[in-house]
Amino acid sequence: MRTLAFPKQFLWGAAASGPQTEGSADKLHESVMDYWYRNCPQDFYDGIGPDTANDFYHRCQEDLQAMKACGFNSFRTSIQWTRLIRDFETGEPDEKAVDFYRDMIHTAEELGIELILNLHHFDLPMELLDQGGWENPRTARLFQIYAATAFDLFGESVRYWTGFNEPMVIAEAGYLDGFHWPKYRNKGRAAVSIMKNIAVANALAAREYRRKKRNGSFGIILNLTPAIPRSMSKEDLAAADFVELFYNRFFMDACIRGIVSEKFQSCMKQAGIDFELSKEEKHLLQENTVDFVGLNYYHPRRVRSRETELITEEWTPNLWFEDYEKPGVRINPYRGWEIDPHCLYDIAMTVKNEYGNIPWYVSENGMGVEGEERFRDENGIINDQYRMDFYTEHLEALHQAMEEGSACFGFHAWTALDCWSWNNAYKNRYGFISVDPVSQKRSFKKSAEWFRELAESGLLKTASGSENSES
Ligand code: BGP
Repeated sequence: MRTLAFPKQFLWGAAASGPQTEGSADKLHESVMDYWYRNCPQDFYDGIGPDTANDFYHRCQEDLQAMKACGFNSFRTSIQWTRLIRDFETGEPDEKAVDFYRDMIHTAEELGIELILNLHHFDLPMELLDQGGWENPRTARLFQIYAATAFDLFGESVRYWTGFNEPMVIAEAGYLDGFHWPKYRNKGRAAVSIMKNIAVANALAAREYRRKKRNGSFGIILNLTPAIPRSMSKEDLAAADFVELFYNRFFMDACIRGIVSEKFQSCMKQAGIDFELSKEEKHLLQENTVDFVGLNYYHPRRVRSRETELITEEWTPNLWFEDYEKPGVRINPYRGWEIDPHCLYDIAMTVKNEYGNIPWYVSENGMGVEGEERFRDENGIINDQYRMDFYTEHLEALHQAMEEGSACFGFHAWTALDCWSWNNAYKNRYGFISVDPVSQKRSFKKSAEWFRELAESGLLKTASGSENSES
């Protein structure tokens, strides 16, 4: 057994998002997720939609106290654009929403929980999707107006802000692979324009934040899914290189370095996609890079060169690679995601070696498991040893990279309380605290106590458990 020490000021906690926790009580506008559920409830596991989520809207104080009991010194969630803003054109806020968020911020402050507030977590207002959504550059201007309202209202009390969570997923899930609304497939051109407009929107929000001279930091949350080639063949290496460039590096480059790489531009040229940044856009990205970055890591992506035919009307990144399942690797069977803690080390070293060692933190990492009720012990507590093992292994890899100088300042689990996971609804549970989606009853899992000890001591014990160990 080894004991690894993390820095004294390290942020320990978890992430969540407005749409996955708050529910839609008192919300003025529909988001794409609300609209999707209203129109296609059959797409959602067990038919459960976002209307109640885990009722954080009514249980915010109790839930933040529960997080404190898990040892959290920090917590990320998102403001819902569709809740805070009454008028998207003027940025006029809704008073009920202001009261709710003020109360949340105040409670967190009283409990000594540092809030990281995010502005967009897959939840575009439906009215804006009707006008082209992120394909329309005007959405970025409206986002800036929304961000300005949020900074005016809460910028004094909250020190960490981020524009977007996983912007790549908006393009990928909605326009390339069809698993989130508007469920398009293979719309490469739309995806690329969305990526560009979101990078611009984040820079506009960063500029707004600095103009208001708020006393904190502005960043972004990106999902990194390292691409592993099937083999060392030239073709497989090229496929992995492209996946890395398109899915991981575009936002890293745009938000941390303030550029779109030559390599990305030449790929777009080859794809026949007109990708031009105007002089103003180039300047905007360069002048408004982020102060810090949050990186979500769950699993790697195994890829190979395209071998099966893909028939599409237009260019799509999937024409240049395909996913590959390597036999025999460790998989979380419920979510179908490979488990590879070492990739977190690689990510941490990439930030250090290729992105100027910008301050960063692990903003999501976790393991979703189905049917956790079967792990309740004689005391009625869910014994989620697999979760503790999963986190332990990832933290070990992270610690190694920090020893080698990677400037990581925190670790956030996904998530604190079981919550609504988009179309997977309540299928896979990720929390330290279980939530019954019908009664909304909460109860601490075994990992809650484990995390409290870890967060309070900053010491990670690396002996891995075996019973209930599924990872
Ligand atoms: C991340 C999202 C989260 C969360 C998590 C778990 O990509 O930022 O919102 O949902 O994944 O994944 P899932 O809910 O799809 O199982």
